[in-house]
Amino acid sequence: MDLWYTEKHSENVGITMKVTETLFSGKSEFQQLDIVDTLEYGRMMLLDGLVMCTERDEFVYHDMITHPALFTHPDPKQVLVIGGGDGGTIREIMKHKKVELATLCEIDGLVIDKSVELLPSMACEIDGNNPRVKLHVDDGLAYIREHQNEFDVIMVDSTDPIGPAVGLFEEDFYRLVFGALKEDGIMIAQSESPFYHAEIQKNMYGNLRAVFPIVEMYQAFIPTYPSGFWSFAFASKKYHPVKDFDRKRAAARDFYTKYYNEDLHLGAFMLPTFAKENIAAK
Ligand code: AAT
Repeated sequence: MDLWYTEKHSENVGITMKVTETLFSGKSEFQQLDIVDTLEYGRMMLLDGLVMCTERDEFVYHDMITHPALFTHPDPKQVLVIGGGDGGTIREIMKHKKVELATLCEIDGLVIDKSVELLPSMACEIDGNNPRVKLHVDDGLAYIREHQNEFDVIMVDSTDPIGPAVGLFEEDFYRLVFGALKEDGIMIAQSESPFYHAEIQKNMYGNLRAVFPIVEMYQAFIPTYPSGFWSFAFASKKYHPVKDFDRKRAAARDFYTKYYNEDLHLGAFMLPTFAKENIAAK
């Protein structure tokens, strides 16, 4: 018998994939977690029935949430990730030898444990063996309140603005992030699909602009996320992701990136008109 997984992206549209095996299914204090194997996308993690990552296309998301900021900031040493319990973001950060310490603050310990067990290609740096990685199981909001003026880069690798992540899209949170960054710090946050989430983007970018002097949106192609057209927010105190980008340093990177490169760094900030309109300053 064929087993198919379907995620509805709107009332009338969805994505569907053939599933070969359910590897884990359980409920934490915060959400329903399922890890399944699929025929074409490899292992896939779902939270509350929504795709968080698949082995086949996670490289796009994890390259793009990390490298644009880490190649814009001239000297990123202390990095914080909020969410991201699958470990993909930390894995990419670890490729930057300048980074002395990356801290992961994930609200749901079950996501970390099951990723280490079942998604080793993503969770390879969060298994407790890397001294440059520190793990905290805590709400990102609570954590950041206690850690002001500490980080060069903060990456908000969070779920959509429902459930535990609602607060991570609000102005109060961005003020705390601003305070948790050093004077030239950069914050990156996944910022939903320009195609489907215009209203979320409008609010989110409005909130970011109320706090940060530099706010830009950039895009990436992620086949398993709604519409495949995804975005990230680049919010910064000092460095501009295009004007201050050191192309030579990015081109001279000493590690492989399957999606990111120095041309794409610049191209990703060029947006179609409808996406610009979503975040137009009032
Ligand atoms: N790396 C891509 C995977 C994710 S999962 C996002 C993680 O954020 C989840 O593990 C969730 O438990 C965690 N999270 C949610 N709220 C909080 C919070 N308040 N503090 C800390 N961690 C939190 C991102 C998927 C993007 C989905 C796009 N459709």
